[in-house]
Amino acid sequence: MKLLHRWGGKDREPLTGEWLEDREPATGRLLARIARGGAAEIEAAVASAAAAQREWAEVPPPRRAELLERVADRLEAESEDLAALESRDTGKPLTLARTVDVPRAVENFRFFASALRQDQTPCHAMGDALNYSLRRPLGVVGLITPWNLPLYLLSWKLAPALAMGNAAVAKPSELTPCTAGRLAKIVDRACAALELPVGIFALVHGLGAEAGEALVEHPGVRGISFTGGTVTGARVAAAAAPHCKKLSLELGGKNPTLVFADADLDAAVDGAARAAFLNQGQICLCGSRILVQDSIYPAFEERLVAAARVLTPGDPAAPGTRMGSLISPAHRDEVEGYLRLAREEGGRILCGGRRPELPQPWRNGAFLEATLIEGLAPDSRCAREEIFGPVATLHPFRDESEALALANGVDYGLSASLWTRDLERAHRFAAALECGMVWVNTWLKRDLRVPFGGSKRSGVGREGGHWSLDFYSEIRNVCIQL
Ligand code: TXE
Repeated sequence: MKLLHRWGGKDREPLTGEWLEDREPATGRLLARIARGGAAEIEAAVASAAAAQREWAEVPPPRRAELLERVADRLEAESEDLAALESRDTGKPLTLARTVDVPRAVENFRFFASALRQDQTPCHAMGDALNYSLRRPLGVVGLITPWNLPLYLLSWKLAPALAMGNAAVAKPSELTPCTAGRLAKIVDRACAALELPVGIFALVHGLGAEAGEALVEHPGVRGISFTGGTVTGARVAAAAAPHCKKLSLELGGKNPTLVFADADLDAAVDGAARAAFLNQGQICLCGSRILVQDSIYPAFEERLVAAARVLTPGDPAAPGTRMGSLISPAHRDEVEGYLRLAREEGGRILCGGRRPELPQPWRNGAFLEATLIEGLAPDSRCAREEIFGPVATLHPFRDESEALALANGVDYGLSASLWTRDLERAHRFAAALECGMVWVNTWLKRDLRVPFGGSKRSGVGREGGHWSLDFYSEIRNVCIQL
């Protein structure tokens, strides 16, 4: 398979003639050759997107909503194929791609179609004058996405960007570019079918330091929405700052799962295991620090270890597989580096920590067992740094104040999940935890209307619901003397 750039409604060969390889993480097999883009492709894609955007900005909102609905319909019609492709490209279980990634992409387009139809802007009457607000598109926006939830996150950015009348140029992760190419074709076909401007979504493949950086630095790109690692996010922010671009950064997390002695233990064990290991622990919202009240620590630990042990890694396409492959052998090496470090830091590996024995073709895959570690000091590197793999650390706490200090004692501030039956405590913690999202007796329950984003080193800005509409538009106030 060859993955080409796309702008102006057409596939484009790499201008330099250079290609990258995209390998299936679960087998190591070559999945696709990817066009390697850089500044020249970004230049062409932005120019083409800008031309289409001028026309698109004039399309009335109900027609724009119609386009988003059409894209959702096409994604839904191709969902089985898209799920299979996403699973092969990322190594994640097919069941997960089928039940989470693809349905969420469909929902993102439907949700923002409806949000656009129902959007309201304020009016402020002054007696002798009247103010009203107009939303104007930014123009061309840049969307930079990571490898853990490729279609899910791209659609989360693209749907509101188009809804607000922008054109978008996307740079998907070079590790998982496949479904972005399919989405670009779907958008173009939907535009053509509805006689809307073709070319409002362009795609440039390539490396972050080449295509990604060129996109961030392009003066014609007025906003950047980036999801990825914190170090990269800081670099993106520095490159965008001289151009005064609008910026949304969704970065890493080291999220606490807090389990109090009064929690429903069955639900808490399930919730903590899911939060630690879903998508092989490669979600920014994963709960990788499990803080447990000391009186229930031994019982909780025993049950959590049992829950982790049943997550045997294997063929991502097999219906029963809940633990697939990590994104790449290089990433697994990094995660294993943390396991070595954990031992040096005094940690005990309670379960996992090894590469599973699998038959071919999976023997060459980047699999790793679900791993739980205890005995680490809360300020050890393994307990503070984002590992982004199927690895969680367990820490006991005595009381609320110790739990809060542990939960807030890291540089990240994305999310937390809290397991308790005490409603007052839940409210106290919801107010005191330093993070953007708190779940109580659940994890990863998402309503697309709510604000999504983090504080501290987990990012800047919020997306979701009207926060997305705000990010992808400029609000203009108009004051009329009466
Ligand atoms: O992400 P990068 P990587 C974390 C996780 C992981 C680490 C590194 O801890 O181990 O980040 O992962 C593009 N200018 N998360 O290296 O580099 C890149 O091509 C512009 C958390 O894969 O941040 C890709 O499209 N763009 C996370 C995207 O940025 C650049 C999800 C993300 O890549 C660029 C993934 C540059 N200079 C990793 N350099 C989450 N928050 O969910 C790279 N890119």
